[in-house]
Amino acid sequence: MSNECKLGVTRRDLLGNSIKVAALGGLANMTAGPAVLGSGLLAAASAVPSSAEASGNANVPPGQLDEYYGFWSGGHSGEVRVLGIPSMRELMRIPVFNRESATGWGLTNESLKILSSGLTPETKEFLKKQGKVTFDHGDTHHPRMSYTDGSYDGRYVYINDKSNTRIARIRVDIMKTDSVLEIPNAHAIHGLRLQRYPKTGYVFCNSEMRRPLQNDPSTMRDVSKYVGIFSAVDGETMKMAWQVMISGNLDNCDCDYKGKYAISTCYNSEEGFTTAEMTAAPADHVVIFNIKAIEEAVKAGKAQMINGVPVVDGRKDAKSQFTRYIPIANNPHDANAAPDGKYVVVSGKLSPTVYVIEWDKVDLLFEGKITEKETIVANPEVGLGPLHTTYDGRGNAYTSVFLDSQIVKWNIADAIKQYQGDKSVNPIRQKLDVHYQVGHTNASMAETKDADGKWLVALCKFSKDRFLNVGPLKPENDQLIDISGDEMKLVHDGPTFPEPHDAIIVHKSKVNPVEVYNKNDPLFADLYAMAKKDGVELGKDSKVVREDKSNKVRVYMVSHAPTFSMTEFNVKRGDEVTIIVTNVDEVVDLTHGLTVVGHNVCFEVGPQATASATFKADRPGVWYYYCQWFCHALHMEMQGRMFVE
Ligand code: CUK
Ligand code: CUA
Ligand code: CA
Repeated sequence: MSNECKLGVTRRDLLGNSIKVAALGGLANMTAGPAVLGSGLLAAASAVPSSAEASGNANVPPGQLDEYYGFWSGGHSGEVRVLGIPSMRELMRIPVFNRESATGWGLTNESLKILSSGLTPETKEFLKKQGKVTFDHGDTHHPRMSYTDGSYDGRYVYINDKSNTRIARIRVDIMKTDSVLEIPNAHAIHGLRLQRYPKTGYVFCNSEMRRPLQNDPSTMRDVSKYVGIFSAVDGETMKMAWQVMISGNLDNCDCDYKGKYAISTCYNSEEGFTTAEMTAAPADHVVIFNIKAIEEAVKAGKAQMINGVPVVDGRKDAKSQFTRYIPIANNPHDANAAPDGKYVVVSGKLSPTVYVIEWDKVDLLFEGKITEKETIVANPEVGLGPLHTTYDGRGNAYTSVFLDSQIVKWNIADAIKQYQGDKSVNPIRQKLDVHYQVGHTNASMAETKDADGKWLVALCKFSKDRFLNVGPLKPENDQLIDISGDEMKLVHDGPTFPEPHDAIIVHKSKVNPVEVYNKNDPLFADLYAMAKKDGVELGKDSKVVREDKSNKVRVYMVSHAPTFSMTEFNVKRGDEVTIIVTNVDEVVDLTHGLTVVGHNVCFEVGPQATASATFKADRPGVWYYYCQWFCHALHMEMQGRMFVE
């Protein structure tokens, strides 16, 4: 692909002149390919797009907006990141399970409440003994946006924490985490997907590890007591709905577009504990969950209550209507429902093939009319180490192939024909090298009915030589691929901090965050209630309130660029001090912060927001506090003194 444009348009002509730029929309298709994007200058000089919406052009000039949001897992950084697609610019980081210094996530009272309230009593007790109210880290893998009838509805993004067996919910309107839930009876939540129909609805999540439900020294070595657990959480209330005991373990999951079935992959049907044991059998399986049958059993009181959760037995021996086990060769990894609503593809991992299962055949399976194997309608060979599959909405699937370091495009209908015995068709359309060892791949809107086949990301596990050397720890490499044409084209390399496993690409029309907080947001309700008790009007009054002769002191102040309403206050050594700051600025983008020098206090206060942090005053003397957000020409002057007597 040439990056020379023959129209004689100079970079100067194009930049800074939006009318002309818009008129040059026809140039959009001239640019593509890595050479163009290797240099911003070249890209601009050769062909500037009318906008990023012109397909095949990943160059989004300064001041122009992306067409898509990307919601990226931050892996063991514990966070979620928001990217603009196709520019791959990182727009925001949303702290979830981690501690975050910029925003004070995990330091403020409000965030600590969110991080701690959904933990089980047993975990709370354990953490208390460590001097903590919650965990300090998380391991996120699968961010997913809530659905209404198979389309993104822009309400929430949910994500798992493998390391501490939790899930979290992010409010898309403010791009903040608003709820965290530890999943009882489970051990390491890995796969997470959302009910698509009629809406979310359930958050489906997999316990990857197996353990006894009653986990103590009397049972811990008795492997006959170990179980795998599949969970459904009510995504509205963030409370447990039900669980299913299963045979084997669970890796990834997905569900259909009709609200009937969920599906989970299992790589350890052997129920082993070593790599050798877990790969011993020639085949593992996927488990299909019959949602209606499970709901009816729970409703009829037929479930066992275990740690407050109704649990049904879907293990193989139970021969229930809750589950079916479909054999899949050797350690499959993901199951990905196709946007046509008809198929779900299971990637083989240790088998070089993927399995296409037809949802309608699953109906017949539960009715006893066909065998497990007959639900499989295709099994194309894609390459070594297939992990994840995504779609373009035009009948093609794209499978990430780890060992071959490729994205493999194949046609579903042709794969079915081939499986039916037609040797003349080859479902493979193209194999594109990626760099290197790709894990997840996802295409724009691919997990919805609105799959639009424009962009695809390949989240590569190794970047090796693709970037300047930054020492032994290398970034991952998230690659953007243009899939709008017949051929896939690699257009961008994006280094990322460890470790995005998965990402979704959501059209901007589905995402509508607010610009300024609503001060009546439930996020601040506790603070308003506390202030009322203290006779303080938040956002108006500045006051130091001492609770009845106790050592509990609350310091209420207002931030209004470029001042705090209180430039000094007094507390006594030994006081438990809570500082509450209300930002009364209404201007878009006018965030303040509060940092108290030497006290581990630092937090964000967005426009119209209120936030608080609590600490023990135990360092006599004068301690300054300041606003850490450059909010005004006199931002440096936005400070005050705390006197500890
Ligand atoms: S998993 Cu990481 S590459 Cu957690 Cu979805 Cu496949
Ligand atoms: Cu407020 Cu800086
Ligand atoms: Ca296995």
